[in-house]
Amino acid sequence: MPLIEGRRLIHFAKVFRIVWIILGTFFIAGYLIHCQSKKEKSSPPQAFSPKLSLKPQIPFEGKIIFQSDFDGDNELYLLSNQGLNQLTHNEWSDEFPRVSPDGRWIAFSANRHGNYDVFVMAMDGSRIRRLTASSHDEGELAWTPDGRKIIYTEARKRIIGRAYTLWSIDLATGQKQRFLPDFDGSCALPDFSSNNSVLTFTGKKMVGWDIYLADLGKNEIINLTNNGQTCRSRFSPDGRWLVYVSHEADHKGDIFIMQPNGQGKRRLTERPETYDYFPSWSPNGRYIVFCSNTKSMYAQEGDWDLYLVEVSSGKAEVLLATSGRDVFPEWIK
Ligand SMILES: [Ca+2]
Ligand SMILES: [Ca+2]
Ligand SMILES: [Ca+2]
Repeated sequence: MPLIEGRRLIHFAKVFRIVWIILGTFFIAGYLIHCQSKKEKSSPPQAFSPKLSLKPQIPFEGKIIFQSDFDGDNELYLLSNQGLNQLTHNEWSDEFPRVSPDGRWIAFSANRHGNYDVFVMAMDGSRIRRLTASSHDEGELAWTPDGRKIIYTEARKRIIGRAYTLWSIDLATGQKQRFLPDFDGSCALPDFSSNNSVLTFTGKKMVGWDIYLADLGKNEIINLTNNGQTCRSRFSPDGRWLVYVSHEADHKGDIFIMQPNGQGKRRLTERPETYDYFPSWSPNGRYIVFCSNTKSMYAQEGDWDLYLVEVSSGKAEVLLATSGRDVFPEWIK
């Protein structure tokens, strides 16, 4: 073999080896990336991890349960001065938590089975029980003060928009029945006084939503607002006041209070830039937690954060601001 030919062969072999090393490196790197992405896709959800680094910006008494999607989809969290404890961890949407009167259970809605159903679970997130299984969306609920029933809102699709009705479910028997069946219109968002037979709800007869008071003992329903711009009323712990949302001042939503007879209306938040929604009283009745964002009135839009407003002064301060939509708080002891 001529020398030059031999050198060419040696040179060719070197080049061939280098090409193989490069291709091999690419192949191994590609395989490792593939394995990693597969592992990420198939790995089970992480264990519950307390996000105690997320602390309230101001101290407060008690605990606040709420929902947030800062980890990707809606989960339920419990906020205290110690930080944030995560109660659900899954790939569906967990929403609208409300705690039972004895403080042992959380009722909420989740779309685990394709549409929203009502569930109940223990305060630590265990012992989850599904209560409804219809093809409609059920949620936005309240416990009766005796803790025996949950009244929930059912949203049923129509050709145009949705029709809202209230239903009760007996937790011992599972029996469901229409609640306030004689109300002529849509009704939603119930909240009870400490009395099993007196509740407030948001109703719509023609255009726009208003606040109503129902006295089941007297078989009476009273319309407390009639401007078609109010919603989400909740009783104060002593039953002497209702907090609610009204669009009448800045057309975006502010927190108002009034007495359950419709008297003594007072605007608590004067924040013209923000949509102020989803109020809930502190157990001592001195503060209200609410949610605020600058983009939209809808819980699924905008960067909602939690705020506190002092009822006596109207002074509002941010309580918690995660990168997600922090909505539907309920303040418990
Ligand atoms: Ca979830
Ligand atoms: Ca359903
Ligand atoms: Ca936020």
